[in-house]
Amino acid sequence: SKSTLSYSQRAKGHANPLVRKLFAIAEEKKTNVVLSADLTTTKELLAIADSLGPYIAVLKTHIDILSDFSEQTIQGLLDVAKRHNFLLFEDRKFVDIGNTVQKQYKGGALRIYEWADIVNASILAGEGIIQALDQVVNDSGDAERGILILAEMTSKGSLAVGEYTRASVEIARKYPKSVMGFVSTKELSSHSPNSAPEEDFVVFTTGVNISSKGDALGQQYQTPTTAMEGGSDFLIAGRGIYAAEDPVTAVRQYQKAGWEAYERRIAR
Ligand code: 6AU
Repeated sequence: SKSTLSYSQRAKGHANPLVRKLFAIAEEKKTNVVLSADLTTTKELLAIADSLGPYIAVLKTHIDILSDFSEQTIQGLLDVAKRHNFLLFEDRKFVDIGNTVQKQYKGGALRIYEWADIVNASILAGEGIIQALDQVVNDSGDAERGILILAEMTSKGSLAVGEYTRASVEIARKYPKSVMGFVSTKELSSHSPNSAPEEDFVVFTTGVNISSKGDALGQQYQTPTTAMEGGSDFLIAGRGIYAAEDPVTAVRQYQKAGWEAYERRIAR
């Protein structure tokens, strides 16, 4: 497992330029926090991105929940990401057949490909969906774009377990240029028999909250510390941060907990 190496050690040997950039941001800002900015107006989204930007490595959006999405939303996100040096991750959870997904990724009203560094997809529909997204990424010229496979889910009763999760890892291995890693509750790939020595998938873990165990609709949480101990590389937190009384204090608390757990892990 690569999880006892530092982000900069992993960046050095990594074949994917977007992963190298992500690791460099994490080291420079000393943060592995991904803010899940699930706000519903452009003004609120850009305001929280600006005030919490210094403390995060990635801003995760659900662009389709905005009531006033426009060109200004895209421009605002690109500006704030540049100002505070973080990546943009659109949590689109693509799930359809390849042909449809290419259109959803490249075009449509949301033009996700144009502005989002990272997107996620599930393999419910089979390998074709990843092949389709990989094609868009590879045909794209200069833009550095990455895909995360949603290999598990945090909600109660999730069916993304066992063989499904193992298949997610096997498919990821076939698309190393575009698939940068997983959304999962823990590190997945190094325990599997087909793991190559140079393989280094990035693990994004959601369902992270310091003060709550879950919500009324099936969400289940773990803490930043347990997530990092399980081999996570980046912690996705939403309500634990943006819905706190003081989001700046909260994000710094998640940053500190995540970074200290990371330092303990690489010191082993
Ligand atoms: O911290 P929360 O519970 O306020 O928000 C968690 C965020 C939400 C979910 O849509 C998303 O993480 N999420 C995902 C992702 C990131 O793909 C997968 C999952 O299994 N569970 C989950 O909560 O924006």
